[in-house]
Amino acid sequence: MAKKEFFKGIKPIKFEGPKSKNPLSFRFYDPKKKVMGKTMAKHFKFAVAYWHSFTNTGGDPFGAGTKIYPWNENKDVLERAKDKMDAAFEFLQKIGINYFCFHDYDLIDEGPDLKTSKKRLDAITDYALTKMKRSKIKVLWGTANLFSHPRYMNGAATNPDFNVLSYAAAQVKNALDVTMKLKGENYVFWGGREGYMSLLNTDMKREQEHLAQFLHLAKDYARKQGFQGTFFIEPKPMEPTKHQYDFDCATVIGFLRQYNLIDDFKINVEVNHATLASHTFAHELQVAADAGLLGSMDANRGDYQNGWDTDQFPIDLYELTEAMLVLLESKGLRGGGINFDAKTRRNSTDLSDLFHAHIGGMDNFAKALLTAESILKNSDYKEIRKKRYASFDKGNGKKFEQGKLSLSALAKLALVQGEPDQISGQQELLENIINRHL
Ligand code: XUL
Ligand code: CO
Repeated sequence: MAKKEFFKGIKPIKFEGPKSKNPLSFRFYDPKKKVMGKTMAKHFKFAVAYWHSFTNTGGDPFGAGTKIYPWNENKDVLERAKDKMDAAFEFLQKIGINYFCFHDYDLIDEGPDLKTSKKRLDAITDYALTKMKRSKIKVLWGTANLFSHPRYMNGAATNPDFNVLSYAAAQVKNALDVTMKLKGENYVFWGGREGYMSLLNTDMKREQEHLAQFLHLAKDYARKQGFQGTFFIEPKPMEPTKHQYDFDCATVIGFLRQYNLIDDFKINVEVNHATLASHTFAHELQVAADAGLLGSMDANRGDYQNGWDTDQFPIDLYELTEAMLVLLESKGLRGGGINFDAKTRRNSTDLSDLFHAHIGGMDNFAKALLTAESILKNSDYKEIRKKRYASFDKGNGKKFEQGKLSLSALAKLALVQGEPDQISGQQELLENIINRHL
């Protein structure tokens, strides 16, 4: 048993149905409810992001942290990390989420050198293991923070200095070891500083080749240790660097194909990263799904009025419904789940705000999933889209798809056929179908 209760007065959050007026209850998220033959818990595999919910205290470029977390008080590094883990496990158990995701130094502070850091990671993961054994809590994915420390200001795997690259390799090796020790189901690479600020001092081709080589080495090492999970790349176009190499899903897919990494790596799609790349979330999910690489999701949202990564909790039901349509039609996530890579606002300083934020996120995903199910089962949505392509289902259209018509043959057909009829795309009709089922 944990020594202390951190979230005092908050009882386990229960499903109470849409009529409930209790703000600390689920109105739509019912983990056991089946949707398209699978329980909600299995569709989502929700995870809490250790960094946003337990490590971050609300600091921003203009001011210090605002959140006074009782698990941050102990002066001893390991004791403080244990308190944080106790708080995390208490939160996970009360909210009913079975997974968490972490960067190495979210679990415990980085030490003054690699050796000390490794010792600290060993100690806190021993503690994690004992807690995991006594609960249902698991690791959805682990990762290494290769972006906060000043040594990574010019990149980690893409750093022009080999000494930084090898330091990053040591850190990734430790992070992989820790993830495997905790039986993490997946491992993420988000290349926060893998990109560049100015082409004037950058050999882009060489940096990208280094990144590919680095990913191969990490993958080979983990596989050799028996890791069977999936590696995810998390695309993001910018911030912190101006140009990031993993710009969006299409860029990542091209990279994985070019460097022969496609069999081991899939994609972790984040909502606000999609927005920053000038895409919709649904677009990015569909690109990944079409390539068979939709691995996991980082759930959050951006802000319509500014262009940076605000990591707010997801509230837009329309956007989430579009996302859930892609999820259901592509038969789910490959290995991953839905990690709330989202933080409460800087002025949300009550401990209960962490609950409200996650309850909102989970309920909105649940409502969106139910809406998507209803659209797929009770509307013409699929039929309307399929019909648009009906001319390719038979006759010459089919022959074209089968590669049986040359360009000259197509040209001849056009001569006979003349000007094509105008056919509506019916976008507004489809948009209304979504709203009608919400
Ligand atoms: C940053 C981001 C990261 C990754 C993990 O924008 O999304 O937190 O999810 O490194
Ligand atoms: Co993320």
